[in-house]
Amino acid sequence: MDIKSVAAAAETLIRETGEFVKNERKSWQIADVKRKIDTSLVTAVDVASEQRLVAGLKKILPGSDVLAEEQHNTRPDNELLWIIDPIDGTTNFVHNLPLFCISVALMSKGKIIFGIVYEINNSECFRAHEGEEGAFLNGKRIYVSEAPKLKECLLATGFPSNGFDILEEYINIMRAFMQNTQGMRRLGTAALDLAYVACGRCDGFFEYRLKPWDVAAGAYIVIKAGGAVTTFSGGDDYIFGGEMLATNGVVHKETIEFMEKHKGK
Ligand code: 2AM
Ligand code: CA
Repeated sequence: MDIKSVAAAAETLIRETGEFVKNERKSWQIADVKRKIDTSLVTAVDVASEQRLVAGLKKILPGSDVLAEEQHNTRPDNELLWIIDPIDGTTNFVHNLPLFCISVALMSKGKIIFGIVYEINNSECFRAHEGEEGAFLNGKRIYVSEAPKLKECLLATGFPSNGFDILEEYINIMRAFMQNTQGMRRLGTAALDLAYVACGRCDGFFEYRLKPWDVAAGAYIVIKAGGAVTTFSGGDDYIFGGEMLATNGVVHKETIEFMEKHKGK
């Protein structure tokens, strides 16, 4: 596989699909919204975007398989697996808040080798792939921030939206961060939170109850931009494990210790 040409073809497809989503939003009506079994929302545009991406990506890489949010959410064991969120930030899309994106990663034998997070309204394409040093925003090299201490960090997070058994712990950590950082942001799209860590707009991101399609691409881009990504306790199972801490790397150990110290009170 020539990963460079696969990445270029995937970027073209994702940008075109982004344009489709942007145009669909102009005529979109609230009556089109559906609720899934939990409280999350899905629209016909999520489904149509996914269909376009799945068809296009399988054509780019014949024999590859797909793990995607809306209609392809099993975990196939194919050696080459696309991990796709056709719209990350659907709640923002529904409310016409202009922060939503497409997230696509390619996993080869269990390892991510390519990721794109494409923010649709500003046409910002965050991208990285194996065989090329670094990560890029619209072709320009990006880097994580250099913030040296947690108290100088702006953190992004997502509020838990299901499984509220972890709420107590989450609120404890939030309370402590509020008093010991530069502040918190809740954008409503985990993929974009990660892209913003990768380019230094935010210094860190943490969230519970995430799905692989929310984070696979963004986490890879953070690492390629020089940052660190783990579970809250520093473990490796951050794509399928459901919780993620991403930072500029410099404050990673301090943040793990801080969260461990404050989660119980
Ligand atoms: P989605 O837009 O693809 O559903 C926000 O913190 C993250 O959680 C987003 O990546 C969002 O992805 C996901 N999410 C899942 N269920 C949600 C819900 N009920 N409300 C808000 N975000 C949800
Ligand atoms: Ca989604």
